[in-house]
Amino acid sequence: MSGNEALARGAYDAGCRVAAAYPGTPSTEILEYTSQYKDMYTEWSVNEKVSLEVAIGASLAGSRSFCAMKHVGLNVASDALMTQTLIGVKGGLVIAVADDVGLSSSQNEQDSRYWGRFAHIPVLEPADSQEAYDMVKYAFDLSEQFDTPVLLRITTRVCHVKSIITTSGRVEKDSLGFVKEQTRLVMTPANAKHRIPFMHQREATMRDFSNTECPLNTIIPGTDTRIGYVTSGPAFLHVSESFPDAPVFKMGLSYPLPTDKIREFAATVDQLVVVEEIEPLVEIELKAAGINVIGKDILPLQGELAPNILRPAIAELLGEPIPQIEPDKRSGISVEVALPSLADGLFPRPPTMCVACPHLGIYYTLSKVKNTIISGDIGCYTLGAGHPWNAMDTCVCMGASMGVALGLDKGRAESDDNKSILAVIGDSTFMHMGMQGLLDITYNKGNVTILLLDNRAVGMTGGQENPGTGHNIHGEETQRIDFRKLCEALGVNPERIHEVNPYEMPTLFKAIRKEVKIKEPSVIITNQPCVLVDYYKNKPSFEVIDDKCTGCTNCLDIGCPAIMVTRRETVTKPNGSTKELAFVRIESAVCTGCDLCPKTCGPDAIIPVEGFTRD
Ligand SMILES: Cc1ncc(C[n+]2csc(CCOP(=O)(O)OP(=O)(O)O)c2C)c(N)n1
Repeated sequence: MSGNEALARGAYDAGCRVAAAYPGTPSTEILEYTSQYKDMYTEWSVNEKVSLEVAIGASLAGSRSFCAMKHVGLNVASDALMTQTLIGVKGGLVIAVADDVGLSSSQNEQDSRYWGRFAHIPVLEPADSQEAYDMVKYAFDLSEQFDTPVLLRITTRVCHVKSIITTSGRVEKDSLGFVKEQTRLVMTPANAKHRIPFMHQREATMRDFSNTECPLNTIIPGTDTRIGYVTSGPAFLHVSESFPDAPVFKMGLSYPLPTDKIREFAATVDQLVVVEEIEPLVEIELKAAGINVIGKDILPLQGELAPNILRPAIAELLGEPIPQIEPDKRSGISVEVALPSLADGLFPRPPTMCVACPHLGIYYTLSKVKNTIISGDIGCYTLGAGHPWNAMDTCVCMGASMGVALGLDKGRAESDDNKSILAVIGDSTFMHMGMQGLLDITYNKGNVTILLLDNRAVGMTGGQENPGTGHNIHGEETQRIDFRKLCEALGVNPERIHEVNPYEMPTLFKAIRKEVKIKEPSVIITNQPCVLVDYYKNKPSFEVIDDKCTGCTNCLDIGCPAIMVTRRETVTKPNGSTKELAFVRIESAVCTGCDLCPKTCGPDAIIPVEGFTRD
């Protein structure tokens, strides 16, 4: 199982009854796996805050409950967390948060262990799938034993790496039932102030537990006592692989920190090195406790601490020769180099939009719209910032396109008075956090045109359902939100709301040109589905007639990965200037006949493949 599957199975086997999440790499599959267990309620929530709130409600109803999110999701959910910690739990409450160490698919890199300290709750850190399975079960017990939400910090490597694991069956945990208890469950100032001492007392008790009984904090003895390592999560595996003879203090419960136990361990080695991904949290706490440790002065503050990082750093510390990395005999790739970053020997696979993606026509159109500042957002459409469209000017976090657009409008310099402000946002992102921003735009009379890209899927994370798709996580039919009505309800003048087919680029272009000139908020909703949804219908593929292709490159501006350059040529014009030509071919096997590229082809060199059939 992958770590994500193991977590889902562990939650199920622990008797969890309610699980909620909003997708986000690397955590997405956790909920996808939980949804296969029929006797557990599972939902895609509209954002992480709501998912945590659902889990909180279920816990207060007496059921074991679980929610999962990526690291930035916990920023969104943090408002609920910071007060929930005062309330505590009824049924066990476990929050799995996945840190994208190395930024394989995120807008930033964050260390979620901070949230454990901030919210005064325990943090568990599994190193692999077996531990993910075991620890999620253990986390439910801890949660109920200490009356606390528990944070399970995982990283991309735990989430996605597969290994064989041993499971046990599900233990049924009936719901305890809701008990009215206002002084604890209604967090007014008068009630909350009495819960703060409880929270601090709970943390102190857990610190003792971490130092004494907790079976997750263990010493792995070693013969080479020149350096002892303090580590947690997958960094433990990197340390074990790099220094098999070294003694290691492995933390499964990394907060509250087992400082006393580590102090005892320190006395058994010459030097203590803390190996932690990402921030020096443990290091700072140990130093504050007067324990002599080395950490981030020799190790990076970013990315995974794989053997190719660890071994040279430690060799230097010990004054030993820096190890040479032997390439793997079969692949020719240095395994150690391959761990934290893409190896040189691998073919680069930069992210691209899919063949025939409806966003292609939108960004082709946007790349032709002049005098506009484009406030972007997070989703597949963020790729519009790149080649060949170059049609996005800002991107911060989910939903930010709305507020940022309003700020760009209100804060503009006189010299920018002639510029239009456009915001681009996907359907899921709009419902996650964008709606409030649009309300702010209408309320504060912003001069912003919004392109709402309704592709009826959370495309970026694999096409999950959302309230715009009309289906829930199990594929069952449910109500489907009407974006036009929603925008109207948020204050947009109904005459300024348009629905456009993004494959009809001239219509889209005209709608944008018209709306940006009108000085009130407007919304253009594009209405064609993501190509990855089940019901997407392919049409016959296109091909290029070689003799007719003039090498003008217009079709390449669409950015469709089915179009390939076969030959480049530089021609000199009569006035002496040069022009780069690129002759193309279409990979018919992947072309879905969306009809975007023929619309850009002056010489009509792109035509449907005659007699084309699909298997
Ligand atoms: C707070 C937060 N949660 C989750 C994510 C992961 N994520 C990135 S974009 C996205 C949604 C994209 O869906 P949509 O807006 O519909 O655009 P599409 O990808 O379909 O074009 C998600 C879930 C994130 N980056 N930040």
